[in-house]
Amino acid sequence: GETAILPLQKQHLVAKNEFLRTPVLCVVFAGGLRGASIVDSLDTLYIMGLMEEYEEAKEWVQNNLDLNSNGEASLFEVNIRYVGGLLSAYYLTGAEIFKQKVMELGEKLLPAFNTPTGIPRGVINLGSGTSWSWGWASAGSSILAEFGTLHLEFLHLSQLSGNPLFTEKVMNIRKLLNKIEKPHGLYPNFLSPVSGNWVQHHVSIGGLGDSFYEYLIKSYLMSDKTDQEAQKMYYSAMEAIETNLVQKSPGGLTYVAEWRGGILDHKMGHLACFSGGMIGIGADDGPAGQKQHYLDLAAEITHTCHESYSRSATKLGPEAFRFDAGAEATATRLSDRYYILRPEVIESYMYMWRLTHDPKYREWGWEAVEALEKHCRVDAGFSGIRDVYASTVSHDNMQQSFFLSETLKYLYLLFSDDDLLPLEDWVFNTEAHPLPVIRKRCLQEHSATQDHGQTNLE
Ligand code: DMJ
Repeated sequence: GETAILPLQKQHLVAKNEFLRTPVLCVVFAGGLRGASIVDSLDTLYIMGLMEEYEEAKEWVQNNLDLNSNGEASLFEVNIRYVGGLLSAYYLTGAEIFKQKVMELGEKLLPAFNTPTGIPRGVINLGSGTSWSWGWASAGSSILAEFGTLHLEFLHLSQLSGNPLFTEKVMNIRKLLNKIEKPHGLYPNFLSPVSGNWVQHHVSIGGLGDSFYEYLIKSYLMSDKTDQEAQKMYYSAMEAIETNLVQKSPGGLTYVAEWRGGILDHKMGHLACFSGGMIGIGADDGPAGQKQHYLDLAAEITHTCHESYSRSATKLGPEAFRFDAGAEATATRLSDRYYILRPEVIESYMYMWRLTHDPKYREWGWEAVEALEKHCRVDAGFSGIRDVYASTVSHDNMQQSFFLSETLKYLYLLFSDDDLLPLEDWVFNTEAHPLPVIRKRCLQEHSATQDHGQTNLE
């Protein structure tokens, strides 16, 4: 899997369908499955026109991707990286092998839903089908951002197979979340898969909560704007978040704090920086007259996240930054200073660029490219760094698979024309794997087929 590494230049991003070459065929373990970087990067390689590497990765999937591994696999991670990666690869290329693998994998995830409520447990052994809750999650609870981030992929599993079971599983989760009482309209991060009650009142648009909100608005968009339940739940959640979590710092920066049983923690995680883009793509379909308000909020949050980058020595942002004790968008704890090649800030630049064409988003994206080149490029690819505030960097020797699936793809799209994966036709899953909008016509045909009982897996 060795490939030549080209120096990254701006014109590569703007003009050429070829930009970052980095060895992607290193085989890593993720939750019991091998090859996360390969599966996660299939669509990126294809979109960038890196066909040799794409073919090599496809061959690996064909010959080596073993879905029967006995080990601890995260239902969420397997879904967003492997199911999402394989679905996108299938939709972009039409290669049957991806469809075959993703259907096999989808079926293997189903035992995790065998709980009294149908809320899945977080961990599954793909070999044996047994599932259990994360040891660290309080009282055997399941996590909002995990069981709430299955909807897009599972709808496509049903769409591709004709088997309604996948859709039923995620609609059941939706139903429970819609019905349950919510403190101040907010969704806490932990829920018991046994009782169906919240386990503790920690609310966050960052880690543990994040992509649940993302999947509400994206479910609506992916349904060709027919899924009105998702639309309603998203805008009510946004209203509660704005009322309870959104803050303005003394220095005028807008941020989204975390909420612990009514008490605010004035911290924003890097993960929460995806919300600029999310609020941007949701601006059109909220309550009447709210479009400009949402676009402004999205721009303000994206600006704050850019500040968290520009206030560091490396021009990369920390894992979490704070707005207390005099801090303004900087990490105050040593343990929050690392950067692991995460995409969220660049993701928001990409969406905001598509929505506004304000050149500052490309400038900010280019600052990130230069910082990645300078501080994260190593002989074998790219590495995370331990302290964004130290000008002499210390590498963590790890290239997360989302660097290839998300960070580089969003950069590439930021510097491409809008007709490359247009947002009207494609919805990106939370790992940046593009899934096509399911058109109204297909939805009608699909339910007609189901009415006639033709629902078996192919
Ligand atoms: C990715 O796996 C996904 O974006 C997920 O939603 C959050 N964490 C990482 C990237 O930071």
